[in-house]
Amino acid sequence: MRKAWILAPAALAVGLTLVVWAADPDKPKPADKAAVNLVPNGDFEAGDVTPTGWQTVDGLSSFWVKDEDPKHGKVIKFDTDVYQSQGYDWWMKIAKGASPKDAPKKTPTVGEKYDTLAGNDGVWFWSDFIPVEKGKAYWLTIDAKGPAMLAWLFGYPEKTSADFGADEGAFQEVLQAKLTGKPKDTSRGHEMFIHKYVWKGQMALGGSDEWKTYSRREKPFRPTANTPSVKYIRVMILPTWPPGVYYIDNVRLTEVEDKPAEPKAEK
Ligand SMILES: [Ca+2]
Repeated sequence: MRKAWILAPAALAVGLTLVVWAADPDKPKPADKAAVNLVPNGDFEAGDVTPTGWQTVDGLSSFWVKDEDPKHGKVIKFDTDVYQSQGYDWWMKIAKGASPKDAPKKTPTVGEKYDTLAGNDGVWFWSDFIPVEKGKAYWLTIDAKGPAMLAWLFGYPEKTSADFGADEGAFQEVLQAKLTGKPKDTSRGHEMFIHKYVWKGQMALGGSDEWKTYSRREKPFRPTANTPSVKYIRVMILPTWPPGVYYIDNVRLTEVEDKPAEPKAEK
């Protein structure tokens, strides 16, 4: 286990310097294979135009593709080298029901690329709500290929909207302004977007041109250790900087059979 500093423009933009528990690639123990994966369709094999159990891909910055390695079957591919403005224009349409099949052709990017999704929002990709149990600890394991990125777990007391970008504040503010025709209200007293999660945890993954499996084995997630109201979690994958192509597959969340949870073990 090692700690890594991740300095992404997206993180800097919100004043965050992230110290993350970097997941060293490691081989899951044989027992893990038998453990029940709580993430529905974590291997991305099921679906029609987009994998079930997850937000829709957009066909511009996120794609549901067949991997060249037959062992992986279908995987998610991200491209963060897309202009933020083009991403947002298309995401507005996706949020209103457009099909990823009708995605616009990517506008080639030039220059320093701070105006791409890589330099701003990143390409967030959310799972649906997954029930978790009070007092339990969980391992998150994800296969990745491409530059380093982050995975997040967000904990919720109840199921809320799983619509496209539902808990993405920056996107929602622009979307609501577009839907209502009113500019974003920044006057005093205006209620800013309030996300619905009460707990979050993160894991770094990726950083190799080849598929590797990442987990936070020595530090399992304990969503209810300090936030006992959490009943559901959502997985969110977040490739950001550098602008480029990232892949994920086999997102697994499994219950850890271990000693009782230590309080304050989770941030
Ligand atoms: Ca797969």
